[in-house]
Amino acid sequence: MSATRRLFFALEIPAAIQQQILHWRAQQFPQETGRPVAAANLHMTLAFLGEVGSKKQQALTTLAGRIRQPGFALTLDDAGHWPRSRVVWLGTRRAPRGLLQLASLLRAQAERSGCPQGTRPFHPHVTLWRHAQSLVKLPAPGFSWRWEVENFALYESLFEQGRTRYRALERWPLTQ
Ligand code: 3AM
Repeated sequence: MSATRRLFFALEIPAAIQQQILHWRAQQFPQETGRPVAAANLHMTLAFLGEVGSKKQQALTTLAGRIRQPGFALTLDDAGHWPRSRVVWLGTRRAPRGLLQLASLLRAQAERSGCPQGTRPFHPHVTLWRHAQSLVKLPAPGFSWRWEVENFALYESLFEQGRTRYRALERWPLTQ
């Protein structure tokens, strides 16, 4: 059997915003909130693909490369806690149409290529903490990070020396 990789499509967060989020998180949450996600690992998942062999990866990247849609502005101005998955996240109060369209297309392509997408609706979020405590006091509203999303990426999830690391393998521009 050939080797597989753990893959997902996601939006990158600009490095400067990753740093600002890290700074804000340290001010807003106590350390015991959970396991903090490293700055470089902050991302917004669009479609989780799971363990994928090279043939399926090729099929998925060919389809991704055919996507034609313009970029969009994304604002992170919401936060939440999912106690069941023990995740604390940043999100957006108003998901741009382009974001929903892109995720929907990638998820449909993934499903058709043999990567089941489950039944839960897409909830755009950036995971801030994993293994969160059962009670988390969320920051007061008023925070906001906004940027122009100009591309999306295929990421590989690696587990090295006891740590998870995400690596962008390929990027596609959002242009019509
Ligand atoms: O950090 P977020 O929530 O964006 O939770 C995993 C992470 O998402 C998610 O894929 C992203 C990269 O690892 N993930 C992991 N296993 C998953 C699964 N079986 C999954 N999403 C859906 N189904």
